[in-house]
Amino acid sequence: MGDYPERLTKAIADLELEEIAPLVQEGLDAGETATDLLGGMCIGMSKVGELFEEGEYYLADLVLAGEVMKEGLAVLEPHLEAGSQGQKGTVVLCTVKGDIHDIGKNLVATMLSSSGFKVVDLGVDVPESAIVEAVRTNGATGIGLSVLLTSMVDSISEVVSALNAAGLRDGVKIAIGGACTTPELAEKMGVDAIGRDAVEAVRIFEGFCS
Ligand code: B1M
Repeated sequence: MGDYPERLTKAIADLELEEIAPLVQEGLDAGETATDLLGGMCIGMSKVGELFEEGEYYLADLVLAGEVMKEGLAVLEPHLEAGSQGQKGTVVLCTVKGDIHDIGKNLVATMLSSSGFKVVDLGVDVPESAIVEAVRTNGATGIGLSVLLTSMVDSISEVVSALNAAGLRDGVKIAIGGACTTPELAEKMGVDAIGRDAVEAVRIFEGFCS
């Protein structure tokens, strides 16, 4: 094995679109675990975020970083999907209203379905009314909300309020995750848990829904 997670961190941070997929494949062939490679890639995305904050990278670079990450994940994801396919319950998943980041949310979807959950993925920028409707029609017992923008955190409490108004709040557990979420935010917004990564999201819903 080599230093593939570190090399992937650098490839993402340097926006190496052509090199990322072959490098992920090389890492897998060398015996690195998919989880370790993913960890390296996520650190790379955080570095991209820092460079953006420092004014070194522009919006176009964020867009490209998203493309680079997706190229790498296309190679990695089949290796993350190794779990059992039992039916553990239904989770409605989306990125909240006003937020279009989807890479982390898609990873959570992959990990949940490969762990045996039925995932109803509503996509990005999803209004609370669509979430309520999806919970009702699918009989979901879990909701996962991805939130990366501090300016959009109120979308979380709007989901909670809409579920309360529809009389559905007591029947579902809500977990949030994404760059701007904290345990304090979870408490303030009236949700049940926060997941720092996709693996933790699975653990949370296993605790809630199984
Ligand atoms: Co944007 N962006 N972005 N961006 N972007 C961030 C989030 C930011 C932190 C960058 C920065 O300034 N440091 C910053 C937000 C600051 C803040 O509010 N605190 C930011 C900004 C400001 C913006 C715009 C406003 C920029 C602008 O237009 N001026 C704009 C907003 C657009 C909008 O949404 N309305 C914008 C746009 C974009 C792109 C579209 C260009 C692109 C996204 C492409 C895409 O998603 N298809 C993008 C990117 C790439 C990023 C960064 C660099 C990387 C995000 C990412 O994909 N990470 C990001 C920096 C950062 O996050 N530190 C940034 C990799 C991914 C695997 O991690 O999503 O965290 P993550 O998911 C993890 C965990 O968090 C967890 O599990 C996942 C897997 O381990 N998790 C969950 C996530 N969701 C979960 C749900 C759960 C549980 C766990 O439910 C139970």
